Amino acid sequence: MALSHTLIRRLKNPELFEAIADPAWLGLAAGTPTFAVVNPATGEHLADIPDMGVDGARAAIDKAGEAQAEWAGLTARERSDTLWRWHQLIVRHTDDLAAILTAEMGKPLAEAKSEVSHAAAYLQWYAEEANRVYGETIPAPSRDRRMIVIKQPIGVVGAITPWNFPASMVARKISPALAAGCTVVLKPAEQTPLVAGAMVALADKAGFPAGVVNLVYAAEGDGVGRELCFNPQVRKISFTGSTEVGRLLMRQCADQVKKLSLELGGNAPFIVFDDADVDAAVDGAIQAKFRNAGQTCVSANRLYVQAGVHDEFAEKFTARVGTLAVGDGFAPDTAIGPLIDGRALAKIEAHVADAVEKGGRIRCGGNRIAGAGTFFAPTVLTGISRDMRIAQEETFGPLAPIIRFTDADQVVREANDTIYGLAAYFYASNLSRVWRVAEALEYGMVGINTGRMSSEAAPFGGVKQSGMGREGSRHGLEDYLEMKYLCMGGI
Ligand code: TXE
Repeated sequence: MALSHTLIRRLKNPELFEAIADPAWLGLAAGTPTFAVVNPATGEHLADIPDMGVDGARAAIDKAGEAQAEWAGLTARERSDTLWRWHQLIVRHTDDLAAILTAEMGKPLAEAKSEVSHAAAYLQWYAEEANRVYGETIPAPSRDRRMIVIKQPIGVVGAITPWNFPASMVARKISPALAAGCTVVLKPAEQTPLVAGAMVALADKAGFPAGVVNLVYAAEGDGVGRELCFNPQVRKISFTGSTEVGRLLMRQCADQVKKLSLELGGNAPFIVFDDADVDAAVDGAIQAKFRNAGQTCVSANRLYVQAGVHDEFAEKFTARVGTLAVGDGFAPDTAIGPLIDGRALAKIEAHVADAVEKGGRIRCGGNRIAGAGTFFAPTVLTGISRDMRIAQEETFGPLAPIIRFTDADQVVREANDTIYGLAAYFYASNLSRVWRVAEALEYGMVGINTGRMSSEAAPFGGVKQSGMGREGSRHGLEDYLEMKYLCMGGI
């Protein structure tokens, strides 16, 4: 089945993308079972996508395995040039990719465009980085020996991506793998397969050899996930998603000691100290909390505000939250789109109900918005205590709990008291406090006087149960390379 007419009408170059739901484009027989993709803002049916399932995954892995030696055997420059062509196509077709993204995921169109640009930035970064896979020469302990380290691609990579950043996660996983000389089997989230399909259509146009980039659409992650873990041709899995599925993948990969990169859930603290610039902290908190309707793994989940600035912050922040327009991502003034699905809506409702029952106070929002879409009003809660679910779990929605604190050392201990360790933020001006707090926070990434820190140039990833490995920067490339030590004697 083709894409819906309303989606096609939004595209400037529909001819490039209208085949992405077509079984023939994927080499499948007509009549392959399908699953539906819907717009969460309207409930509109966007496409029926072939469910390629375990057989599709197996076929894709075989193709990737066959293409691996050829791709790894190209020069770094040749791989880099192909990545660069893909980058340019994504830049050229940003508007169409963003429209597809907003239609299937709901985020405001401006945010979707910025996400596609971020995706393109990863391709650019790794097109450049492909040329800088250096080895090492080690001074040998005896004169008749030479010792060197070379870097080689790991091999076939399975990439499993989530729905919250369905374009940039594809680029963030695939581009370093391809730059390293790995081939890829990509399984996008079932809620958002279309923008991934559109990006792969552009990869085909960029001229990757057959079998280098393989797409597997699936109605659920379990079967394909098992195949990627248990098929010995796959040498590494890169996953972004829930901690629960991350743990499962680790267990499944244990038998083959398969390499894994995991970017899992978070429970980010956002701390505002008495010496902070309160207006800047309000700006940062709005960004860190409400971008993508709070559906980001680095979303500020717990707002700790010191007593001296608590009331001023709570008042200014609540006033700003009240101005955030909720609606369809295609409406020009929308700041908060829908949640991804009814399950996400129910989780937020449960967090609010639990907090209110335990004494929390709703300062604004607090309710779902009636209608066809999965909308939740941006919400601020005060009077939060540690026994509430919102203080312990990742909400993944537009809900900001403000927690008053007095003791600066105690707040850092509390901020660290979680199984997660992805992102943390704090606002302060005293320099010695800035250093001490930055070093004491047990997180992979710390934003200091800023609510936004993702960049293709920086290592993104977490500690503790937020995962392992880093994406972005030169470190992201290392995760797709094996190190081989060569020792030559008798010289
Ligand atoms: O995640 P899942 P869900 C967190 C966030 C959210 C919660 C649940 O807290 O509320 O997870 O979201 C694939 N083997 N994050 O249910 O199920 C699935 O098809 C292999 C944080 O959407 O982990 C999709 O492609 N794969 C996060 C991907 O995993 C499996 C982003 C993510 O889905 C699988 C998303 C299996 N058994 C959710 N089961 C972040 N770190 O940004 C599912 N999948």
